[in-house]
Formats: sequence, structure tokens, C-alpha cells
Amino acid sequence: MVNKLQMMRKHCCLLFCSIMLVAVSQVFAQNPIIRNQYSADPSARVFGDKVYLFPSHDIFAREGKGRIGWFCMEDYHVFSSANLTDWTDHGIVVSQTATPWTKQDAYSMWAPDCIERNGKYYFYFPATPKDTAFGRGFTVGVAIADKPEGPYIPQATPIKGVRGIDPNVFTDKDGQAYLYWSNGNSTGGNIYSAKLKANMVELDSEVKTFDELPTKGLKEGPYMFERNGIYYLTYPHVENKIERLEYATSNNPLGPFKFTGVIMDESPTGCWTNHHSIIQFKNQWYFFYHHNDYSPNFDKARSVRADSLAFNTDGTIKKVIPTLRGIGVTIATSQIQIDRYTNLSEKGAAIEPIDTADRFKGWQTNFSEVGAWAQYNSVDFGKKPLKTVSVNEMSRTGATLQIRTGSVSGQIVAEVKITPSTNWKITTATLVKSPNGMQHLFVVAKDGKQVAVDWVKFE
Ligand code: FUB
Repeated sequence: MVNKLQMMRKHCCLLFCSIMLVAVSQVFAQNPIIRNQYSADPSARVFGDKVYLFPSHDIFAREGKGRIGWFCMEDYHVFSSANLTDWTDHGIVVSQTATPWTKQDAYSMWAPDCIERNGKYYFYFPATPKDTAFGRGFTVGVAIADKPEGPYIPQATPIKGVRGIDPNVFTDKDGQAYLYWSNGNSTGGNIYSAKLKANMVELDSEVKTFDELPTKGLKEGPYMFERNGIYYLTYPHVENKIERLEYATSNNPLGPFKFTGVIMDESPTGCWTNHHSIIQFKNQWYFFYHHNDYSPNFDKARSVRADSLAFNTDGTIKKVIPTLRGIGVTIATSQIQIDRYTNLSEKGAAIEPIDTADRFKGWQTNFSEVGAWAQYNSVDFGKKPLKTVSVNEMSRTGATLQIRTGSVSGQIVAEVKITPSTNWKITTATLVKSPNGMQHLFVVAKDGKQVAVDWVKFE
């Protein structure tokens, strides 16, 4: 009875926190796409006319709370977006203290997934069970909701027969659902799968081990999808020193699979893990993954990114080259963060954090040479003429920036004359020509005097 009451109290508290967060949290486009907290292991899903994102939630361990220097996660948030530019944080949906079977102080709520079946939403998550009868290490549980943003009610016990992490659920065209997961260590380990019963919380077959995948080096984070009759089993794998994202293909969701290629190379700056999901939304394929953008010195505090993905005519996947610009259209009247650039001149333009003590404040673009530029693609100027452009800037010497569209030498939209200052300020200039429709934006240093730009906005 006491336990039941405690659980109810925890659920109410969670619901209250979630409602509070829904009211205040809106996060924006470009990479990383989640900008109000650390986020990792993104599982993106299309439900109705929105994309929902179910990531892990990295926090920092400290004395008595998790293992210092290691992954530390106590809950999950869900995010959604209708345009892939504006992301709404719906708050905490599942936490270790509100789940009956999890070890309450394990901080091991690793990579989750979510899937819809018959109007119910099934959220799968790995965690350490408090009762070793459910297995040692990690197992996988389910929480169920009537709406993608919750509230989710965790099942009393984890799924029987699953040992490991990184659950992923795939439903085939015939309605059969499959659970995939991984279990391993730095020297190896494997990816597993089994059919799920229609209730989505019990296995319905023997567990299959994908022994045909590369055997050397850790494999984890499976993500399965089907396109034109090809089943793609995609997964992070340590082929060299850190994880890269690979895929294997088959004509059956349970294999056998044939290693087919690499989707994303290892992080050039050394983020050890990567973890991804792949969706098609409004006729475009997207690739969600993570990188330690806000925590360059500690790669267990990660952030979700997204880029477009494309296929070759033979069904193989084109390698995804990570970008800062990411996905989604940016409205010209919003604050355009040009530090999330599409391209940057080779010399005289550099990106730096605004505040190294608080990376969530974002980045700035520093211009320091004549003709240096930053290119930012897919800005929607709409149909109505715009009159001004404002630049949030700081220049000790004063400087002149040109705002152009199309190319570095394209139409000059405005010249912004910046006066010297040691503080951030907003300088506004009148447009000489109002762009319309979708344009690529260029910010060019006309005189090469030092100037830092936070954002650019049209009105
Ligand atoms: O986020 C913790 C673990 O790191 C995930 O479960 C793995 O896939 C890796 O990203």
C-alpha cells in the first residue's frame, strides 16, 4: 500500500513537472537541435504530422549521484516538431524513481525508442533492475501512453528474456513487431532480435543473435528500417578506435544480414559514441545522431543533431557528412545563427563559443579578414517586402558587413556599418533590396576589421 501511494505521488510529481516544462520550453533549429539540455541517442519517429524525438538525457554525475566520469542519466524527455526547425520540449516522461523495477540510484536510463500500435505509444528503455531476478547489468522495460508526449505508465516488470541496452522496435508491413537490442563491451558483443507479441511487452520467439555482423569491436544501438523491400540494420560499431555508424542489409528483418557500408564516419573531434535513427518525413529522409557540441572536453554529455540522408539508385545509403546547419528552414524574421553555417571562408572567419563557462549560450562568428564570409542556407524571406536587417554584433574597431543572397558575390541586400564597442549591441541597417522566397544567405566582411556576429535578423 505504502509503495502504491509512493508511486502515485511520484507519478503526480512527474506529471506536474512535465506540465511546467511544456509551458516554458521551446528549443530551436540547426545543430545541435536540442539547446536547453544535453541529449543523446536520438530515436526520431513520425507520429501524425509531427516528428517526435525520444533521446537519452545526459547529466553530470557527482558524489553520490552516478559514477563520476561515466554516463549518467535519470530520466527521459520527449520533444516534437512540425517543421524540424522549432522543437518543443514536452518535459520528463519516464524517470528511474517513477519506474517500479529500476534500481532507483543507478542513473542508467540509456538509449530509448518509442513506437505506436493501435493508438497506443510504447516507450522502450534500458536500465539496471533493482532485483537481480530480472538479470544483472541492463535489461529493457516498456512504458505505455495514449499520446506520444505521454503521460507514460511504466510496466511493473521489464521484458522477460532481454539482457542488454539500446532497444529498437520495428513493425513490418504484415504487422509483426520485432525488438532489437545490443549487449557487449569494448572488445565485442552483439546485436540481438526477437519477435514481439501483439501486446508489445513480451517476446514471441527465440532470441536471434546476428553473428554475421563484424565480430571485432563493440556494436550497439541497432536501428532497423525497411525501404523498397530492403531491411536495413544500422548500428554504431568500433571498427577502429571510436564508433562509426554502419549498416547491413537483408531481405528479412531477422537476417541474415550482409555488411553493406558506413553511414557516418568517426567523429573528427573524438566523441567516442554515436547513436542514430532514420526517418522519412514529407518525402525527405533524415538522419538523427549525436555529438558533444556543448561539452567538447567530456564526451558523455552529448547533444542531438540531424542532417538529411539520401540513397543511391541501388538502395545503398550515401554517406552523411555532419553539418552545423542541420535541417529545416529558417524564417528570415527569426534570429539566424550564422555560426551554424553551411560553409565558411577558408580564412578570416572562425566560430567560437560566446561563453566558454556556459556553452548553452551558443556560438559567435568572428570575422577578421577582407572578404571573409559565412554562408547559411535555406532562409525563407516570404513574400512580403522586408525593410531592415539587424545584426547582434561586437567590434572593438568598428567594421562594415555586407549581407548578400545567392552567392558570396551575389545580390547585396544591405551594408551594415558597425560602430566600435566592447559590448554586444544590435545594429540595424535599411535593406537596399528585399529578398523574397527561399534564399542562401551570405554575411561578408567588407573591410576585414574584426567583428563578432551572434545572429542576423530581418524585419
Ligand atoms: O547513452 C549511453 C550509451 O552510449 C548508449 O546506450 C549507447 O548507444 C551509446 O550511445
